[in-house]
Amino acid sequence: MSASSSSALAVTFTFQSEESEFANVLHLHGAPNAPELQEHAEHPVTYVVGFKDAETFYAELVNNTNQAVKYGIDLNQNGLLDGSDVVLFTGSPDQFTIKDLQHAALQNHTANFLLQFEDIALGGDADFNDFVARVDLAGFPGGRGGHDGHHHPGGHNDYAFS
Ligand SMILES: [Ca+2]
Ligand SMILES: [Ca+2]
Ligand SMILES: [Ca+2]
Repeated sequence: MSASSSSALAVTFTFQSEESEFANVLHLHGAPNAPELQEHAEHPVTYVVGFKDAETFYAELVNNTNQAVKYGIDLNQNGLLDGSDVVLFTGSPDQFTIKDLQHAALQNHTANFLLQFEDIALGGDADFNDFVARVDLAGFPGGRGGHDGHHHPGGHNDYAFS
């Protein structure tokens, strides 16, 4: 039933844009010693997440207790969820885990998403452009080059879509 225990997922966040008076900072909730992603960061941050941890880890703004997030697929690739882009989730960050992102990747055949934060969830302007990041998934198949000769039907470790 379960995938190889050696499998893990690399989750990379890249800063896109912000329109906010707050200096928002993104991190992956649950990840120990997790690097943070600052506004206007030139370099992306990557977290390696085990399958078990994927169920509880989620992206959030570290310095904000009144936030909401929108996840989606930027079909027209303009760096914002707009037009006919696909919105997968809108709500509290803790309600959309890395596992949910993984499922979304499989269902939508993409490994690239946008997440857009609203940094005043209650009483704000709901523009969801206060911190915008791109998130990319990459799999580490447990059997790569090694002893795992099993074929895993539906073993969704590899996000090398197009
Ligand atoms: Ca804004
Ligand atoms: Ca778009
Ligand atoms: Ca806002």
